[in-house]
Amino acid sequence: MTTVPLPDFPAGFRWGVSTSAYQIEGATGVDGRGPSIWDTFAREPGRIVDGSTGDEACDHRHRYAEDIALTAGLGVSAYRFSIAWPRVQPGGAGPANAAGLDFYDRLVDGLLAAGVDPVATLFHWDLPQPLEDAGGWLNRDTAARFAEYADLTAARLGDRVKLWITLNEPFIHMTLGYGIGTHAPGRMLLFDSFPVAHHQLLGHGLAVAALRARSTSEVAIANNYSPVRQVGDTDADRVAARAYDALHNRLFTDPLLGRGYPDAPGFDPAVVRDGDLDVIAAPIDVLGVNYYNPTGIRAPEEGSPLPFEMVPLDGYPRTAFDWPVAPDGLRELLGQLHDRYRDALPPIQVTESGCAYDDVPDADGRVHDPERIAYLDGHVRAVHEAIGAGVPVTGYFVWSLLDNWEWAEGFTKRFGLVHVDYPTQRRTPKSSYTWFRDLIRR
Ligand code: GBH
Repeated sequence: MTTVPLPDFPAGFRWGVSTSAYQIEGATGVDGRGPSIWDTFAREPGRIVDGSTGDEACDHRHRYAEDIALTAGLGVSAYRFSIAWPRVQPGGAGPANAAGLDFYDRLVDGLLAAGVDPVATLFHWDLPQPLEDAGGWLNRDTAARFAEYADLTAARLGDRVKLWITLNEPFIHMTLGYGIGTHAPGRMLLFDSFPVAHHQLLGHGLAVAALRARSTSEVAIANNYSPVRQVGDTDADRVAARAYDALHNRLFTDPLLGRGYPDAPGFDPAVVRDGDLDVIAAPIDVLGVNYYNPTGIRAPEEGSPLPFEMVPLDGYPRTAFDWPVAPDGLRELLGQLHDRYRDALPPIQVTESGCAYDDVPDADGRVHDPERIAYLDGHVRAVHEAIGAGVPVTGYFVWSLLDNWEWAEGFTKRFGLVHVDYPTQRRTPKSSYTWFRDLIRR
């Protein structure tokens, strides 16, 4: 890690931490919550590496007051959480379940009382199971259902949530959930999953309108981006890199920012109806950017079902997930977004940035995670450089406040600034927590 002091950030820069409902809440049976696709998926043998589910997770539904205190103790100005659709509409449709919304009402009030802006994501992958039974995001009607849920939620919380995020990483949800099936709902449609892209984006656009009608707060979407590193120098490598870039970095951004769909693998114009692109391009106030690592791409082998091949990138340290630690990728990505969209680009907030390491308490119960400090230090500097080069970045959220239930990896990957001992649910701030607090305090 560099010892050069961290640079100053513009006044009003939003520092935050992020979480999501199914990964931390637990208490899946309380308040009349209905089943989600992740409850179903996690119960299927072999889906989750350690056989766990999110039934208990971090028990945040009951321990939220302690978690608010941990958040406030960091001195962050914002906390990004997600609202579980199955708590608000247990069956995925119909009137709001007041008991489900009561929890978020208390959470939001608790955050405000602690001086922390509530930033609420409406969909972080936990679709109500009854909607999946009707086709999930392959079904166009799910977009309308999502807007209805957004309306019900904003009717209750719209006066206090400071920033709405409609969808979390629709690209990852499409590819892992419907393309290759390593996430819920576990479908393997490869490029036949394009309707999932379009219906999520349509749902986003309809939800933006619903939120605007109920709330004067800012509205965003959180996309996952990964700058593409072309490996190899043939024309075929170039074509492959361009195809992957269109799929990962443009399919969910070009139409949002008014450019229509790019020529990405799987794109099917037959799914797009008249007027849809206008709905999708509804102005947003902030573009949420979730960044973890760049992707190496080269031309596929003969006979491959994919028009590209992913290759590990050499020369970077790796996290416990084996993802490369590449802060230069964040700098590159922010520059690319700026160059690509120019005047159409709203202010960016990095809504997720973080890493997994095998953090274990020492004999004194302390958790030292110097690798995470180095990771965050590098990524914070990358953001600062991008701002210096004129990219409008107005916030940075660490993934995650707490170690939590990491989807198909269950409890085996720890991303938190705070260590969680799952058997006791004891929370222990790691050294990265202190580091982040001191960074914000300066
Ligand atoms: C996010 O997804 C989620 O929003 C969040 O819920 C999750 O807990 C968090 O990140 C950590 O995973 O270099 O080929 O190995 C991140 C999606 C997909 C990003 C896989 C990194 C690495 C691919 N991730 N990707 S590779």
